[in-house]
Amino acid sequence: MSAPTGDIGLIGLAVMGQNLILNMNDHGYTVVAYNRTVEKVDQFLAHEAKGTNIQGARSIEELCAKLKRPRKVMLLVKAGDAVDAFIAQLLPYLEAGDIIIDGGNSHFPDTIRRVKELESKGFLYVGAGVSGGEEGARYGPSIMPGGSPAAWPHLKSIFQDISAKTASGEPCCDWVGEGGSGHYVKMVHNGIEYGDMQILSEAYSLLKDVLGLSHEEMGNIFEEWNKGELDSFLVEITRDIVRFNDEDGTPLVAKILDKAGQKGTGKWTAISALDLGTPVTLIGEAVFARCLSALKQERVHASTILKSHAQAQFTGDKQQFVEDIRQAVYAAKLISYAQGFMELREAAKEQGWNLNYGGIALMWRGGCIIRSRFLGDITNAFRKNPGLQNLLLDSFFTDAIHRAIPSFRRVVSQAVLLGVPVPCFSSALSFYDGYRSAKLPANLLQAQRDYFGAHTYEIEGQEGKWVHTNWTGRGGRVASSTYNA
Ligand code: NBP
Repeated sequence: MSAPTGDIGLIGLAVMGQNLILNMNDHGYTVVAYNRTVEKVDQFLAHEAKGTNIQGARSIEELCAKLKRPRKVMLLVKAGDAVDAFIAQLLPYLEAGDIIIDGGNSHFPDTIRRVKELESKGFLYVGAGVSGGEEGARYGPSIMPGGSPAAWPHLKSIFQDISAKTASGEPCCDWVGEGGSGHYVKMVHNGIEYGDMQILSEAYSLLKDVLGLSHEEMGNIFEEWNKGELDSFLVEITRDIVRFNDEDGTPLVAKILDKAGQKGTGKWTAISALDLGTPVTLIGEAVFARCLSALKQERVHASTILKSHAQAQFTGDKQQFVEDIRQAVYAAKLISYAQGFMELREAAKEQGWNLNYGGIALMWRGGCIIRSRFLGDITNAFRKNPGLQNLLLDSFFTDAIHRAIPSFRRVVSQAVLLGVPVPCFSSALSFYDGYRSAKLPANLLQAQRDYFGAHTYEIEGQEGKWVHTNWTGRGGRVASSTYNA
């Protein structure tokens, strides 16, 4: 048998897998393709891959036999059992030092487990988040690889070659860190995406329902916004969506059922934030906003019973309010990204990952759904100060949020007065006011906890000394150590 010529094997010939293979082929790599339903390999070779250097394999054994060593096999299959099933099938045909890469949306605890298992057997394992959908996969995705560090030198050139590039030519792919950090960073990326989408939906709702603007007018506003500090993929597609007319000449978006779906990565981000005790409120609200939207029938019924008792209509300066909404979008985004990086920092602390925050912002700068000009400013902030505690404390962002806050307050208060739901805007503003408060009413919470559960509290200025008070004169002197509330 002739010497193997495959640079990398790829399993999973659905939308992501096929496009990544074609992308790798364009960059001069020889890819060997395999799929559970083997007929799809033949179809791919006969159509999309026709005339390329792409090779096919009709079994896992053949796939592994066609790869140069150390073998690199990338999975682009449904997250969950399918990944474990393929790992089990691959191992008999791999040798120590060979690398398995999971490019799907796996949940990070699964990746942590797989890295440990595979490393204990002498293999290398990488969980690589890939973002950008079909077009990203084909022409340049954002790739977030993490796992066995020894795998990176073997993957670096291929992943950086096929990834998106920033305007200055930097690849939107770099080594994230150990264990499940690659998939964790991808998960937080998706959570931030949920937040950005909800923020723009709240802006759309205010422009449409409070100011009564037409879809054409909104298209022009989003176009203007996309020329400044909000320049981003999501503002760009929102502009195109609101301008898109159905065959009858009316805006298609207005006809779409207001019931949002979700696949779970936003929820995972919120759950992880709760587990870590990190206040990632905006992403949490974005997930709940989708849940509330899904209660369509219940909402339609409630709308016939529950009244807003709101001020009937907006009477202020419309042009000023459009600018206020733009500033509110910017401020909410800034708070959301600050929260996302707080979550990454806490996870890194808990898991012992060494994360490069500037590098992460750079990976999201191009190729992915949250790509924006703003991420360049975040990269700069972390490059200037890698130990930055919170994005809001970087002087560029402190100035930016200070400029936006008066508008942000006007938007949230108007929305509240008019009865228009703005869950992400309002929770972001509350977070900002809480984060900048040296004193919060948690003193009362602590007193309540001690009153009913003898949980003890600390006196300001005497931290570390836990005190219990017999508030009613009827309780004892013993404090609780197990009762949690
Ligand atoms: P899908 O998520 O639709 O998965 C299709 C592939 O998984 C096919 O190769 C299919 O084989 C295989 N598969 C399934 Br389904 N169940 C299997 C099982 N039990 N055992 C073995 N193989 C199984 O494909 P995709 O949309 O290309 O996404 C691939 C991964 O990338 C997913 O983890 C996804 O979450 C992630 N991702 C997707 C996007 C996107 O925009 N679509 C973006 C970013 C990340 P078959 O052909 O034999 O059924």
